[in-house]
Amino acid sequence: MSDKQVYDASRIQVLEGLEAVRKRPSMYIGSTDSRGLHHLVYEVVDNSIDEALAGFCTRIDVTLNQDGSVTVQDNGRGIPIDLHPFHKKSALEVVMTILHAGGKFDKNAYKVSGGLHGVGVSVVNALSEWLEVEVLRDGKKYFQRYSRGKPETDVQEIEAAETTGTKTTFKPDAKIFETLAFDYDILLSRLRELAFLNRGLTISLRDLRTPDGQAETFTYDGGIVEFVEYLNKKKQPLHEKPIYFERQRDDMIVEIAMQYTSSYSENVYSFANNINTHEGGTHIIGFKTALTRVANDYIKANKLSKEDLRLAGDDVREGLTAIISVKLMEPQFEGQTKTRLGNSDVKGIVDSLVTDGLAEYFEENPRVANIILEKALLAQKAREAAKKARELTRRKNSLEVSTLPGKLADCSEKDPAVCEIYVVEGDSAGGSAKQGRDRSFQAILPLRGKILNVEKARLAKILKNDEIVSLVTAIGTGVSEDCNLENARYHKVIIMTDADVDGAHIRTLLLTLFFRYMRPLIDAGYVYVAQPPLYRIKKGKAEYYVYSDRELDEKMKELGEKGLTIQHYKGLGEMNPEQLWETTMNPETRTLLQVTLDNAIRADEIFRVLMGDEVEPRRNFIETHAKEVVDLDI
Ligand code: 0RA
Repeated sequence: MSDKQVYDASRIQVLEGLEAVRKRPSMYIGSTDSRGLHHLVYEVVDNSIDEALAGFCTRIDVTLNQDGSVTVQDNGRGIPIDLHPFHKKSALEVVMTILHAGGKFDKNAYKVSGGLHGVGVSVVNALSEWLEVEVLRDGKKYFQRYSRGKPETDVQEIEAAETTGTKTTFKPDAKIFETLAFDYDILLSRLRELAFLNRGLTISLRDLRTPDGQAETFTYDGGIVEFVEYLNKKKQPLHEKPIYFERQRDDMIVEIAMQYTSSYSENVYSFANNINTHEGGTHIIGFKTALTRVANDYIKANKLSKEDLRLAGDDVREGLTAIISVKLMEPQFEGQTKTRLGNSDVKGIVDSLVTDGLAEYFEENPRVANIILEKALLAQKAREAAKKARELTRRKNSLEVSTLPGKLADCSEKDPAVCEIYVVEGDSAGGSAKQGRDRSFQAILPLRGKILNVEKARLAKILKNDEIVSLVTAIGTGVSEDCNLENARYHKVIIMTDADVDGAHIRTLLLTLFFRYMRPLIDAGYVYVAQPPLYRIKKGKAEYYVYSDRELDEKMKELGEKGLTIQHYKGLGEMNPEQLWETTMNPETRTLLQVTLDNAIRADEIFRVLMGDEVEPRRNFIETHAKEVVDLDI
């Protein structure tokens, strides 16, 4: 084969490469909804982070531009522009136009390569209406522009330059994405996280779409220690400074920061190469194993407990906030969402780091050690009590169906996959729902008033609350470590509350319960929020239901404002059974919002603000974010 043929063949491949990305974008970025859109930014930022991890970049600036494009600028070495020997064009063009070209010539230490990350900036290019890149390098500024992934020009030398770096600006393609609206808060929370995870790196976000141009800049010299302090900002720590360990072995860096608080929940987050490993993995296993062992050894050696009992892992992690961050050369990401770290050697390294580090810390800080372990022993007692309470609900449940809660109007169908349960605010709305439903597959559980705030109580107390016991028994999965998705009696759990502040509060209480104690329900996508209409418009004999104020305006314009009767629904109770069925319960006509959990840390923050002790931020939050909480795309 002559050189020319090789060249031609590779060109054809290039075209196919980016065409494939445009044909099946979800294969590369997961989805073309808001999540996929934000993923584009993360992809470009990741490349700059890699340059920072290699030690050559100290600052990354992200800008949301007025025209809907995004700019990511770094002060690294600049993407090489010299001729690529095989492709016979600028290395820059290769990186930008060839699928997976990134890994070819860059030997960065911790190239991210798992999950949806690391697909390469060429994917961003392919999915952008246009993309412009500027490289500062070797005293010059270079430039290239692309249209839907195809170069419009060769790489051009523009002018002299004194510094180095890479600046990429891209406009996501409206032909590909369902939405083009970047969410400042979503980006901010990920960029803040990246700044915590990469000690000393400065990351900024600026929004030029709004007149006031909000902006924030993060630099954390304390890294994940500051991350833990940030997460504990609204909690009461049991010791002053987070405990911190770090170890480097071969090409792997392990960092752990942990701090106990007086709360009852566990907030342990793990990362591998800056990716949140939601599904855990070997680093988390190593951490948990060592923590439980060190705690039990210390109790035994210091005779802190009279009885000869062993703490369970959950006991030792009650009230613990911790970040485990590992960076390694060839991460293996496994699991359904590719967020479980599989590298087997990581477990032992993390285990020995925690064993050595924590034993030493306890040795040097006996007073803190005592406080932490006293709390764990209390948690152990509470767990025993909760177990008894749980066994009661469970035994009732499995033995006789008649102990399903009396208030539950169950459905007749038995296959959980087609069954739905509406959890309804108030007895009167519950009554309408019972009359309006399709009883073959829809069950109704009315809740009286507010359920207990699970954020502020231990499990044993929570399981004494009648409303919660009814709910848990009806759903069938059990709670906490007993929560088993296979026992779910319905594959749709639909929260139906009034469209007011109280309704938002009850909805959040329920979501908090699911988030803290029945998480598999959320992860499986079984939890939904019903969307009752806000208004009914009548014109002559025709009736229309609208679900937002904006929709009301639009509809009124469309119908002409003369001779309309408008009914404002202040609560579900104002609808009769037929109306409730037609607007909110009939699968043919209703809209359900599925509750998804993109970001557990942001979710935790939101629930803490909503459910914590401070009343004022809570009230503000509910009022300004009531809609967002419904969406719960957090
Ligand atoms: C490979 C080699 C070199 C730089 C980069 C990659 C690089 C890539 C990106 C992507 C965004 N910002 C970036 N900054 C740098 C440099 C090799 C050298 O100069 O010797």
